[in-house]
Order: sequence, then C-alpha cells, then structure tokens
Amino acid sequence: MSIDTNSDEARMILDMVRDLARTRIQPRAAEIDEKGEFPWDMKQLLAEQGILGLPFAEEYGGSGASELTILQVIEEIAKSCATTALMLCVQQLGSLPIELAGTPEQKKRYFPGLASGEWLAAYGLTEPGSGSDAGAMTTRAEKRGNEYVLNGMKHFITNAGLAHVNVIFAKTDMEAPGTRGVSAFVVEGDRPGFRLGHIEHKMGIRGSQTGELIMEDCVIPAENLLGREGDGFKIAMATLDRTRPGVGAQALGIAQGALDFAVQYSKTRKQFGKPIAENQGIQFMLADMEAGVEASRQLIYNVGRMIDSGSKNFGRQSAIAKLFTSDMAIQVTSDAIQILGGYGYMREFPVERMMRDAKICQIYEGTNQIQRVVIARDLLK
Ligand code: COS
Repeated sequence: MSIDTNSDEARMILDMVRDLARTRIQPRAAEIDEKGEFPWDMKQLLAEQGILGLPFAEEYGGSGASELTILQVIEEIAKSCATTALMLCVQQLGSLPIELAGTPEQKKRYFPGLASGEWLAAYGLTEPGSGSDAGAMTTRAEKRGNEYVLNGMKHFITNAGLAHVNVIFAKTDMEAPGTRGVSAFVVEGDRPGFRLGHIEHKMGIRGSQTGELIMEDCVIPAENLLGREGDGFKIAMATLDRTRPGVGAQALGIAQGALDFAVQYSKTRKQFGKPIAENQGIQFMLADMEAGVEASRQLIYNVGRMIDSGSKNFGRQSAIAKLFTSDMAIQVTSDAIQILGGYGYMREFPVERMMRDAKICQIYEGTNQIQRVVIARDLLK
C-alpha cells in the first residue's frame, strides 16, 4: 500500500509539514546554522511525525508515500531549514540501495529502524581520489569464508558517525575493468574496525554532519552484500537517478524561502519615500525569481510523477531537474540578497544562509557538470 499523491492523506501530510516548518523548524534554522552541530531535536521531530518513515513501505512501519509527496515534503522543510530537509533526503539516499537491490530479509533487518527514525542512514560512495569519477574508488572488500573484510576510507559522507545503516561501496575485484569490480554492502555503525574520522567544517547545511568513514579490517557477514558481487556501481548509479530530484526539491525549497522573504521585505522596506517593491527594477527581479522557481517546480514534480508511474527511463529528467533547480536556487538566493541590500549580507536575515545552503545543491549527488554528462550521454545514445 502506498499513499496516493492526490489523496486526502497526502494533503494531510503536507499540511502537517507546513505547520511544523512554520512553528518548529523555521525558528531553529538560524541557530542550527550558527552552531554547526547536528540538530538532534529536529531529527527527533521528523522521526516522531513519521517524516523519516515516508520512503518506507507500511509493512516496515513507514507510510509508503509517493515520490512526489516526498519531494514536496523536502521542498516544504527546505523553505525553512535546508539542514533539516537533508535528513529526509539522506534517509532515502542511504536506504535506496537496499530498496533496489536488497533481499526481503535485508529490508526486514534495516527498514523498521530507519522508518521509525531510530536509525539514520548514510551513503558511502565518495573518496578523496574518487568524486565525479566514482569508479576510481580504492576501498576494498575481501571475501574470507562467510565474511568480507573492508579496508579503506570514504569522505564527505553525510551522517558519518551518526548513521547506523551505512551503505558502503567497495571493490571486491581490483582486476575487473572500469567500474565492474564494485560491490555494495551494508556496514552497521557499531561494527569493529568502522569509525568516524575527520568532521568537515562547511559553508552551508552546517547542522548536517559530514565526515570521513574509516574502515580498518572491518569484518561484516557476507549476508551484508547487496545484490551480487560486481553490481555495486549500477546500484550506486540507479540510486542517484532516484535521489537527485530530492536535491532539486531541497534547492527549490531554499529558493522559494528566499523569494518569499524578498517579496515581504520589498513591500515594507522604504527608500526615497516609498516601498522598494514599487520600483520596476525590483519588480522585474522578483518576476524573474518567480519564473525560475515555478519552472523548477514543474521539472521536479514531473520527475516525481514519472517515478511514481513506474517509468524506468527518468535518469535524464532527474539530472535536468537537479541541474536546473540548483542553478536557479543560486541565482534566486543571490538576487534575494541583492534586494535586501546590505541587510541581505548580514547574518540577522536568513537569505545569506539560504545562498550558502543552496551552493551544495550544485555539487552533491553529482556536480552539475556530471549532470550535463548524464543528460548529454542519454541524448546522444
Ligand atoms: N543506472 C544503472 N546503471 C548505470 C547507470 C545508471 N544510471 N549509469 C551507468 N550505469 C552502468 C553502465 O551501463 C555501465 O555498465 P556496464 O559496465 O555493464 O557497461 C556501468 O554502469 C559503468 O557506466 P559508465 O561507463 O557510464 O561509467 P563512468 O565511469 O563513465 O561514470 C558517471 C559515469 C560519470 C555518470 C558516474 O561516475 C557518476 O555519476 N559520477 C558522479 C558520482 C556522484 O554523483 N557522486 C556523488 C556522490 S553522492 S553525494
């Protein structure tokens, strides 16, 4: 059973999220950014309200929400706080490899804890020498009897050190050509030999914990392999096809938040004896911002509907939605700062945070240059 996007239930979820964002999340956003510490109260709130359980089926204690509903929820939260919205994005990112390639037993083992929000998920693909070139990873997993021994390091990992369910991509065959030797594993956070390394200090999404995951002779049972040996790269790519619209939805929410703030500000800020909104120079900026936000929304919702309809070929649309929306969000947040003038540059107002938060959307889950690679390859194939 899943929640139909047009159902009363989906509408109720969105109303509930809008209310929570206004009353509980928005008042915390500036402080979360300032402190740069993981906001456990926000994680608790999302868990209690069933928001972290949206991507999981009812049989695992989730609500089986449609992709469109998940994207709309990410958007709503990101209008107030991009760090908090990212929690839902990554709950999906770190669990989709299990959804796509896991056995019923593996789903039963991990999904109830993730759906309840007791556990967080993480997705361990990137390494210091392997960013856009995801196949160049050097983390390896050696099979010994009924176990795998993992050695290597992942970095820039969201929820590093916080997640219990860590999907780690590692090479099981160092000789295999290109991306063929990569396999996917679940590494539980409390496995001996698995630990958090350095924690990054970031420009934006500052409440989210980003860090290194270090594996030193980390032993996991063979049953933690997802799919078959060698399937890992395809699992990683298929996951990102599914989750990139979520990054777009986050960028969309940030941009909408900045636009809403700029509209209000321009109606109240007076210069030369009248509100600055009465100047056509400001009106045209606002109109361009609105056009960008609305066009992005259509791209994001469209790919959400494609996923919900069972389409298999949404990779290009997913990349387009992420690329277009994150570029738009940088433009819109920058324009919002411009409309606020000197105030926009100051920490007392939220728009400078929104611009810092938007920037990562052009980078993570594949840089926007990689999105262009994905789009062009599909176009030319
Ligand atoms: N879904 C399923 N399989 C896919 C796929 C997809 N979207 N994209 C590629 N594959 C498969 C290919 O079909 C190919 O399979 P075969 O070996 O059977 O032919 C294999 O994966 C390798 O594909 P390809 O040759 O295209 O790999 P490249 O090394 O050229 O890499 C890009 C392709 C650049 C698209 C990939 O490395 C990428 O997306 N990089 C960015 C990584 C990223 O987003 N990092 C962010 C980390 S999360 S914050």
